[in-house]
Amino acid sequence: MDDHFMRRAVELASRGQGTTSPNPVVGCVITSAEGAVVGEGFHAVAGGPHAEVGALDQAGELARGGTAYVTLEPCDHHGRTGPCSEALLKAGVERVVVAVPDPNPVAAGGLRRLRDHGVTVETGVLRAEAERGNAHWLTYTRKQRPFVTWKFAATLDGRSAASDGTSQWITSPEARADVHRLRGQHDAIMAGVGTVLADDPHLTVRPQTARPVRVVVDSAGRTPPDAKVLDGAAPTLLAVGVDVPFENSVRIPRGPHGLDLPALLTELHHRQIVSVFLEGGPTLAGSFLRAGLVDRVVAYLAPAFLGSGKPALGDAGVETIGGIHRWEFEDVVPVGPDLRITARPAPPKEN
Ligand code: AOF
Ligand code: ZN
Repeated sequence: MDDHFMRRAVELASRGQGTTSPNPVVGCVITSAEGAVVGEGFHAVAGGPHAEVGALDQAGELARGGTAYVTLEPCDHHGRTGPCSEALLKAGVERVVVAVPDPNPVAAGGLRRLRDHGVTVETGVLRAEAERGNAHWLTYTRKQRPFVTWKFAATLDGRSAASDGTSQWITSPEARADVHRLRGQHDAIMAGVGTVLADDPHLTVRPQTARPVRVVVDSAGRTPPDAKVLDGAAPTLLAVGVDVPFENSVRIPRGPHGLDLPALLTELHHRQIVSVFLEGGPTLAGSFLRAGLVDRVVAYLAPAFLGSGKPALGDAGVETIGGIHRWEFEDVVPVGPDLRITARPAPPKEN
């Protein structure tokens, strides 16, 4: 039964997807002493009530003697709201089941406090599912850098543009709409200056349900003043080399291949950017992959062939087959006539 109620809590948590940044998505289910669901809640927006609070409100007196299922360890701090550990104690909950311990040192400790007060505590229930739903925030908190999703659209033979550079509409309108939906779930949309010069993309969410910041990686400051990314539709940040005078920009030291990407991501972390949607081009994607800074790949593949032209991925630092970037598929979904393939780095092999 624990799995069943936790699955529901993970589902509730996902309703906050895209609106809680820089906070996590969290879901909570309360069952009564008899085992009936008496309260449900999720975290909807940073600064708003935590998931546990909404669920406890709904449950009222029926929470007494019951169980709370929470996708993330309840907080134990006086932040923008009071500690959920105390709220659970006050409501008389006797058992607390958690999927993922809280990696945020400021807020963690709820489980210990609950245990110290005689509450039965369990962790790790449906952990993988809950981790996946909260992947952006967990990576942001554990690694002190945003979660990076690299997206590309290509033909089945992995080409993103024809040899004359034309690239529009390789994938279907359905796939493009799906890209906009995913953009809206990230805090930043990133592209290299090569893509800006070649395609002049807008990098906004349409319809405008969110306004992720547009980040252009432009070490030499080559973004033209009339580029679409510099219109007022969403905020834009140009990441330039330390020696480049450019307004509205952030100066980043150089690394072995263009700008120092860990330094760039640290800078974005300072700005509370939890997630980055990396959209090109092949050179920047190669640098990110080489640096081990891609957490998820979303590939839209059209049933079409080009045979020549720009590859989806440039040099990623692989010189021999032993250096291959080995990933694993997460899921494959048809989107209109195309396929959307999601993959993540394979876990290190245990010997
Ligand atoms: C949430 N929502 O449902 C839970 C959270 O900014 P504050 O004061 O609201 O605290 C945020 C921290 O609280 C967050 O980083 C996480 O560690 C913990 N739990 N946060 O935003 C919730 N349960
Ligand atoms: Zn809380």
